[in-house]
Amino acid sequence: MRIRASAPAVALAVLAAGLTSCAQAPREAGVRYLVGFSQANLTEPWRLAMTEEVKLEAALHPDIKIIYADAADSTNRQIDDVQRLMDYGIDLLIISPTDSRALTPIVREAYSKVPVIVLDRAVEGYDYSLFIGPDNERLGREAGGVISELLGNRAGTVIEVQGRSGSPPALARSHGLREVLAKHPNLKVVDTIVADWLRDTAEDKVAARIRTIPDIDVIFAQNDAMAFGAWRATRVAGRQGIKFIGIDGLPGPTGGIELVRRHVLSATFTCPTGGKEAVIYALDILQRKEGIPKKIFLRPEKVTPDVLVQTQAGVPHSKLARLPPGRRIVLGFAQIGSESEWRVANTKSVKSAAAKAGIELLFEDGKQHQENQIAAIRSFIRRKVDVIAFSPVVEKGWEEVLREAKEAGIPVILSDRSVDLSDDSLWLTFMGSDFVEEGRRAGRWLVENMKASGPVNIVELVGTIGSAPAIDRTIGFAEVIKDYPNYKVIASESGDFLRTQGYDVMKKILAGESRKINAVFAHNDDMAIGAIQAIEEAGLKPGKDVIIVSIDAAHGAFKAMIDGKLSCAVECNPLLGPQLMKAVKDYMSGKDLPIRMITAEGVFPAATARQDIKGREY
Ligand code: GYE
Repeated sequence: MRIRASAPAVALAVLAAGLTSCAQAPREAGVRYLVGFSQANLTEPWRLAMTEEVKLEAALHPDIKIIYADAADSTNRQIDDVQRLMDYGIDLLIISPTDSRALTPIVREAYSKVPVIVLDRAVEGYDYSLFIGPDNERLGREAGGVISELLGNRAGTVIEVQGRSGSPPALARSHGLREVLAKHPNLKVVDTIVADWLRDTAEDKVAARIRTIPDIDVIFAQNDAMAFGAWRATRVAGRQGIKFIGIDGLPGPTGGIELVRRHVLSATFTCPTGGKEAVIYALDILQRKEGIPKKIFLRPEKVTPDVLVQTQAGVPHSKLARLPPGRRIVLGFAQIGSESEWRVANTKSVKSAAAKAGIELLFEDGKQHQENQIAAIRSFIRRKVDVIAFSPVVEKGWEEVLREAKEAGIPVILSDRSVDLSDDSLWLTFMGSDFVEEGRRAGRWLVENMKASGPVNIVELVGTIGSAPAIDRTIGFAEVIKDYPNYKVIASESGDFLRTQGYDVMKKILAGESRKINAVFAHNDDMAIGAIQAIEEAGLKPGKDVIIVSIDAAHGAFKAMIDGKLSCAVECNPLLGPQLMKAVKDYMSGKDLPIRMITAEGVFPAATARQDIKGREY
């Protein structure tokens, strides 16, 4: 393990005393929590900033001590670092992996003993307490948006300079960029250069490559360091007129902010490192606070010369809200309705968490109609609540009312479901599930447990048309079964998340479908339970003749699994109340909120339903 000079002296001293023997050294007085921070490297400016953030935040909490380990970008060294930190007896591990796949086993092992916070690059699977990172696909999309703004409708050639080959951020940023450029046929990525996040590598490779590319309009580099290197290469080659875009937006003399100020870069995007949040959440986890999400994605902010003119410190920041002293927070919540067991549990969670948090809750039930939710939001605006939260029944049709909330200076939190809006300044943060992953989990369970070689005809009972869970669960499920040609969705129809409609739709399909139905994928338990009734009325045995997988994993699903009628329930956690109240209080206390917070969820097969149901809250 290499200890860098930048680590605080106290940590160095602790290491010298402890790590050589790998024995658990005695804790100094006042140190309640010992946290290990395994950093991929301290060569990248962004990682230096991350480590500095960790140090500064930790300094604000005297009962926590951080031990730093720098893997110098070596995967093997990082594996050793984690092992030694564990041997030292840390209470929690923070790790920013060099290589996601290679570090997954050691992170899984550490997680079996202590909480683990993964920073920036996720490991495979979900064997960790919390992931904190940037939304890399979004950063790529934002860069694509700036390129299309810069070049307009004229033909444009783009070079992309990528970070470490195959790393999740490099892949995701590239995917986001291409997703946007695909909508602009006049813009073409004519070359891709891999420069491993490093400025000098970018300078050398771009210098070599531009000799063979006569017309270049934009060079997009996946971080500012590589963008600066590319810019230097073109300056030396005497190339004019090329625009440069980067990511990271760090302050300081060589940071992206300064490069934009000097018009070296046309734009960059802040890419919050998560260092500060990692320490804050580490304390929350160690103090067993409620409402800890599984993943949080931090909000990027675009930095261009005109944006710089508008901000004071040169670094754009979100408005800090303050609650007038002595007054309770007032939260307006516009719920969808009570269409399912999940929704009932969600409402109960929101109400009980508000009461526990001492937040005054104004609660309106939309009865499954968007116009009712819009009316409720307008009533909250009139009543001048501090924060509005709602679960959008469908993704579209919210722009007008959310603009009214923004003009009234009232932040809006999306709870459970998201909206389809180009202007994401109209909402503060989203908290809920990863519905695409839920669809994947349903598909994976089906193929891994049916192990069928012959045709598997599937009926898909879709949720509310146009709602985020219905759209994304279909996407995730299809993504998995596309690799198994014998698994085929032969009928797909909406049951609107309702048990009665799940029954009606299934009954109609059973009556009209001549092919054998082998499986049902239901977007929620309520429709699955309705379908079970229709399947039994058709003289078939649900769970045997027809394998059924549903999403939610509410109480009714466990009962159906124990009765042998439902085969698997993929969890979708409705208990968002504590997370929502924590976010509201954090925001009102002046903290920045992540742009997305994803809840922790599991998969429950019928085989273990009898014991899994014990102690469940919904
Ligand atoms: O799956 C369903 C509810 O938005 C995730 O809505 C929620 C879905 C849930 O009606 O039961």
